[in-house]
Amino acid sequence: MRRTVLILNGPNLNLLGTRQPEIYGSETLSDVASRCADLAAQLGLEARFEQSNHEGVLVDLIQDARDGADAIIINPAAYSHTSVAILDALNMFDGPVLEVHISNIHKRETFRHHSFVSGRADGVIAGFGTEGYLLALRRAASLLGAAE
Ligand code: DHK
Repeated sequence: MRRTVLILNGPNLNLLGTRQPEIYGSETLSDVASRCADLAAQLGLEARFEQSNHEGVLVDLIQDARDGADAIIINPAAYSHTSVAILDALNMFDGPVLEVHISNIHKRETFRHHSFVSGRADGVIAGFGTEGYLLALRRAASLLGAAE
């Protein structure tokens, strides 16, 4: 059976492509979703791609993933720096968790340097642009032992 990877995106990432392209690039979130779907298929994985601007919705999706997904890739966006609720939800998930930031948060304002999610993540990718999602998918495949 195909393993499922939930790819979760936090607030303001729905505006990817038009939002500060000098920082986040010109690709839209649906471009990223379709690149992830293509790579997931090559890797023998099923990718489920979600975005919400609401912390509680992200918590619900993470809770649901306990039964519905084998790994989580998450770009918590601004909630990286504020959300104990998302960290707590991820701590109840047993599979691999990979954290992605499109920009290099360590090169930006000090308040972006700390991520609560990194306290749970098995790996963190920052500053690789939207390619970070694809790198995280490859890592999820190897952690899940899926066929390349
Ligand atoms: C996205 C955001 O929306 C910011 O709030 C984070 C992250 C960085 C990113 O680089 O993908 O600080």
